[in-house]
Amino acid sequence: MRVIYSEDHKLRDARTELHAGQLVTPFEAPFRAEWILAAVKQAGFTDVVAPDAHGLETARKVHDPAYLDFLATVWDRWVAAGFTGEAIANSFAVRRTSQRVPDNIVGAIGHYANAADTSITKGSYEAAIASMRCAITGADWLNAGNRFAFALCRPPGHHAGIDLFGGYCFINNSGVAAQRLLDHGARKVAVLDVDFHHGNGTQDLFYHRGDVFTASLHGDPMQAFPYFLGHADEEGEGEGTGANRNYPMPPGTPWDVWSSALADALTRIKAFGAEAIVVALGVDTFERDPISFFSLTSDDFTRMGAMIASAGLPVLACMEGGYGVPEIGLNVANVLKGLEA
Ligand code: SP5
Ligand code: ZN
Repeated sequence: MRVIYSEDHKLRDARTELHAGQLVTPFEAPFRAEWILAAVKQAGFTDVVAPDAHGLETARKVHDPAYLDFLATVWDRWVAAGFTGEAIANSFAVRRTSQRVPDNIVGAIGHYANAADTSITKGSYEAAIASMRCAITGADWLNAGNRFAFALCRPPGHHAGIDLFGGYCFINNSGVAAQRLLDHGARKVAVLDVDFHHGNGTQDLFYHRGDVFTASLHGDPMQAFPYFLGHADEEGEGEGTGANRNYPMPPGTPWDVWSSALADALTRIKAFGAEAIVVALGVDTFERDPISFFSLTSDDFTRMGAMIASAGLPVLACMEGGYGVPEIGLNVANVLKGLEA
């Protein structure tokens, strides 16, 4: 198991998250990656390397290049406008509105935002690039013929759509990794999203494509973020018809129910003909996660890794969510143990 980690994740250290009507300290904070790295090393996964210095070529195949330009410049534009707080969208391009990108920075940030939970700060872009590089470097470890890699991505990526940020995500690391695998010989790949939240960004990236199967197990969007995608009847369109599968589940969902959905997803991934699996690995399905409502235990994460490995395909896990509690490190390490068991 190769682990890819960059210290540059620390460049994203926001002070504010709009939560429950207040600006609180963000759930998605640097301690997460530090705790996960420590636990993974402690568990014996000591092959930890820094990512290679990849540019945006692969990201441009899954994201709108104008959106990537926006991410690169939004902080400087925000500061130039004279604003002193962190950059938070407060006006949105919703139903029946123009999709022109406003020149004004407040308009532009609203155009590109799918949620106001994610404040943009100085250094957020640089951290997002480092996170993406971890995912690409992990994909290349598989491209070189290896079976397992863990990209300790931070910030996470699965809520980032073609031209949307939010849900603590800017660049869709798992999606970029899937594209990298395709660009280096794989004909078909799968993104298996086990984060508590629906992978709305990843679904957006590949919804019309037949070369990437996307599956997401998550809290029912009727009850949980990201609210507006993730229903069971979203199956893909055009060439992507049948290549998206959603498994929304209710509050309190335990391992026996959750794992039945995982088994179904793995069967479909095999039937699709995927040659590798990118796991969008959130551990916010844990019973004590502060913002989620499933009931998985730490031992269940070992079972999860073993089930995913039983598909017999190369696996790249990219870190997504998992918050607040010390067990996030143990739970990630348990998935890696299960994969290699
Ligand atoms: C990567 C990832 O896990 N992103 C999640 C972003 C969620 N942001 C909005 C959080 C809303 C939480 N509301 C739950 C209240 C629990 N009492
Ligand atoms: Zn999540």
